[in-house]
Amino acid sequence: MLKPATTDIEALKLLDERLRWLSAWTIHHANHIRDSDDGLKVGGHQASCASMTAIMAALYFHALGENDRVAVKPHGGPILHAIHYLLGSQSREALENFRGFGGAQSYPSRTKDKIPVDFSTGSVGLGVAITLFASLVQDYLTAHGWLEDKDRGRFVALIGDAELDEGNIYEAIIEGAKHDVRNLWWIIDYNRQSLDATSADRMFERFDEIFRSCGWRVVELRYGQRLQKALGENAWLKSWFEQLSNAELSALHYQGGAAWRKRIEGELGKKAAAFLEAHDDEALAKLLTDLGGHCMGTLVRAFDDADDDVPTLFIAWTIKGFGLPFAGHKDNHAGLMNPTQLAALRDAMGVREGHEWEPLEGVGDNARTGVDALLDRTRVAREKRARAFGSVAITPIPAPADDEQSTQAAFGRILLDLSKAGGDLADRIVTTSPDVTVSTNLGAWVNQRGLFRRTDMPDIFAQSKIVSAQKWSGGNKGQHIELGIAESNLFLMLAAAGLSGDLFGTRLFPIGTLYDPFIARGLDSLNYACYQDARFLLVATPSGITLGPEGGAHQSINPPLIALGQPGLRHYEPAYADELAAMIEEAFRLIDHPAGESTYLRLSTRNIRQVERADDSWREDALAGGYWLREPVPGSEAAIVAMGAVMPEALAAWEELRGDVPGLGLLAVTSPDLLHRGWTAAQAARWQGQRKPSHVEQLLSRLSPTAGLVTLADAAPASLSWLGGVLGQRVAPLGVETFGQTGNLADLYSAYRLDGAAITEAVAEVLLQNG
Ligand SMILES: Cc1ncc(C[n+]2csc(CCOP(=O)(O)OP(=O)(O)O)c2C)c(N)n1
Ligand SMILES: [Mg+2]
Repeated sequence: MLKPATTDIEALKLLDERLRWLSAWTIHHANHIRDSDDGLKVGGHQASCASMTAIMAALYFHALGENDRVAVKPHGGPILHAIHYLLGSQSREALENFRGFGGAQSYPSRTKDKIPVDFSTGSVGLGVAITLFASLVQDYLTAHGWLEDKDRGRFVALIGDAELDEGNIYEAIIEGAKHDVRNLWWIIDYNRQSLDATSADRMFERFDEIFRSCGWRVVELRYGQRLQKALGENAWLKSWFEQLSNAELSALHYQGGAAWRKRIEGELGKKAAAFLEAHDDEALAKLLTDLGGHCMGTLVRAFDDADDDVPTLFIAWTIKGFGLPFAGHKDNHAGLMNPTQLAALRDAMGVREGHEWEPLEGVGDNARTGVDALLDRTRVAREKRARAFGSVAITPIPAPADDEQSTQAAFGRILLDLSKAGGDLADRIVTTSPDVTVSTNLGAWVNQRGLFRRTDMPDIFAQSKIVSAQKWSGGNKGQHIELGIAESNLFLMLAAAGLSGDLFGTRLFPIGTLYDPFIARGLDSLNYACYQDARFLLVATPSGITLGPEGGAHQSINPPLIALGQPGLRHYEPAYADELAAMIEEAFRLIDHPAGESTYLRLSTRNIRQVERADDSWREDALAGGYWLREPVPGSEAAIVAMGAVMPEALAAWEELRGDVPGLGLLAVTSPDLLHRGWTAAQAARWQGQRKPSHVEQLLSRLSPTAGLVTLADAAPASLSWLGGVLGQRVAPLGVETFGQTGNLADLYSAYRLDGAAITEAVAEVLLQNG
């Protein structure tokens, strides 16, 4: 293999220094130099950056190929900005405005940063794991003929060592082992410090074992070349050095050469005399801080050697705050250099005062050519890639015709029909589920389209002629990615597949299914997917106490409230199959539209009689969040407002009460989320002189201003009770506020007040209050 020339190593070292300086300076500028009018601390993580500049220099200016994608640990964000600054793809203005409005973001952000960011990071652990799912998506696209070999790359995660405490990492590598993932480099900045202090010693070798048992190669970069040599020549020093705890090591790194000397003298006495004699304090400190993650030669060699596709974990030993005055100090996580310390660093790095922003300040004339050559050669994308939208024709989705059906069954039917009809859209759908494929009604789709596996997986039961409704064979043309039960993985899978247009230029239509209550298990990953504007369809079913005999552990209550507060995710909750078909069609459109978003469908297993429709006039309103299923008489004093699976109770109550309550209306809410957004957007627009009322205002203004609304949902009542705030109408909210339990529907609806009697009482209550 071609080894890089020595001059490259020297140039890389200079770039490492530039990154250390520019990241420290960017943070310093934001905290100490930029005007602050609100008195808020700006913050930033100089120590976390200094820890990883050598790793990132070696990676970006040497090892990365043009198709490689990187998730940078959140607190290393300023280094990524510095890299793009050196490459000419980040502006000084954005750096001067680091952590300011419109400036470079604190943590790398795909959507908000102007430089190309492959994966957003921030919530530790998630940026690591998404690279694994992105690699799986790459294999999926290749297998399906959408990605040529020359466009394939490697997925790199730059990881803080404390991130290894996040369980989602292990869930991901277990899933990855099942799918034989490859082309992954996970590089740990092993500075043995977290946010609060130094990290525990004992887990270290265990991490190693865990990764190896999941099929990873583990490469430990403990020592730099000089220290390696010194320890090789002095076995006594090596054994002494290696028994130091994380805390002891960090403290010594902080205290410096004299402290090392005293400690070694005290503990090793005569044995160490000659060695100590040969090193003054400065040389001693320099030698003993020569850890693998700071040694360019070690890093370059390790990256060059890992030239196959085996998933590889690099454990690069580093010192948090390397080269800064608080290096190794346990409290340095959010530490900021004061102006005097910064000035000392500036002088030490050969940066002239007033020239701090000059990209190659401090690099001597002789070295410039080498550095420039490396910058020119760097194959990292320098421009933000255009997002790939609008490439797929969304065909109409017909609704299944049965007189009685559940939304969950209708979902399965719609996918089956799509699969049989074929076409571009159907071919681009990729489904995924954490071990609830069959019980969420994806089974028929999987029978048609098969499981995705890079190598063929026969259906042993079918081959053995054992009768089963479910085919379970896999191959590289399969369109269902079966996951183990780990909901966080589901959302990371959806995030990666939902970014396939951005990462690979080919849009997929990812559909993930899970039980509604278990959204909560993967919530941060779901938020993470939305934060990056990944596009997918999430189908959560079954939901609510309508699940009956399954009991309280499976009956979801609050997901509509979660959805109400979740940007980037549109909640739809259909009652009928034709609404569902319209919503799925809309969800596909939103996946492939630049201004779109992801969709969350909350479905149910309850079989309900479908309504007769005179025409399609309900459709547009249903997609906007709600429609009058039974029109009120204008100025009516009351309406029932219901959502989803409890619609039969609402309809029955409406039938029963319409004689006594003239003009009573029945509003079917299909998306509290959309209604609420429309309402607040209309208010904001009014301030700008636009007068158009929102959809919910239009719907509710059909009633009297003093009308009473009885809201009904198999969910937390707050999902709908806010509707009273729109026009100031009175509300009697019905819904589920305590944990569910087993029972039949009649018993449960009665106990939780979702039945006709409860609706009648509530209508009486709001009418009485009016009188
Ligand atoms: C899910 C989550 N929990 C907590 C935090 C707050 N936090 C930010 S960094 C950090 C620890 C950083 O340690 P490490 O990963 O070792 O990074 P280093 O700065 O040492 O490189 C914590 C707890 C977070 N960002 N995300
Ligand atoms: Mg750390």
